[in-house]
Amino acid sequence: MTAAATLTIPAEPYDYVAARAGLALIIIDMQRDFLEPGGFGAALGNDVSLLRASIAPTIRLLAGFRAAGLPVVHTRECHLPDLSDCPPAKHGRGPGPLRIGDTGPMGRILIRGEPGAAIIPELAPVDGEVVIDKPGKGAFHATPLMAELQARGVTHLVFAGVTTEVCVQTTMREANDRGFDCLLATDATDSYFPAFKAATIAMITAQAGIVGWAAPVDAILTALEASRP
Ligand code: C5J
Repeated sequence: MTAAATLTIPAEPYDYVAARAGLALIIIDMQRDFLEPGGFGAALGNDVSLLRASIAPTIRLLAGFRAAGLPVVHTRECHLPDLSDCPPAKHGRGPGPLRIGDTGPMGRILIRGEPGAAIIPELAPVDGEVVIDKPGKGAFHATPLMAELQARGVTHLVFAGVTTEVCVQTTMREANDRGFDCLLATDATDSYFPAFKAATIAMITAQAGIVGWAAPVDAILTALEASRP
């Protein structure tokens, strides 16, 4: 392997090193249902405006991976229209009046194919990118994600998306257990609870990166550019 084929990204808790050929970006659940009023996030009583700061850095990160020709995966948390993949424990939770499957201003909440389940237009997938519909918080549960990553020779995953401590962290833990080296792009992720975002970054990078690494988008893009063959 040549030096140019390797990325070294200054990160917490120490440099993140990846073979360029094994690197992919995974963007978790940047959906209207989480980022816009009237969706699932708002139905749970959250201030959805708190997630918007992550959009611009995620756009830059996505553009960098697209320019590099590296794999991009998008996930969407959503359920089948008959809710057969939504456990009662998940469906029953929440204060109401709007629950998963109920009709809100963006169609049926968190249902596959409804306007609210779509990825926000700024980050819409393009042809050739992998889109994973997932019924759980983790993107490996009951999905073909592992097979898609293996088919592309992916060994290292850069994470972006929302929310940091729920679907991003859950998927990062799942990926870590499956042998992927995971890096969280710290400004391309957000939470309805800023303290939970900070705590997540601290807990994944603690203990010598027990779950993974964390670095800002600029550091990732600089390393990506420097590794260009
Ligand atoms: C949540 C997610 N927060 N995408 N989903 O329910 O993090």
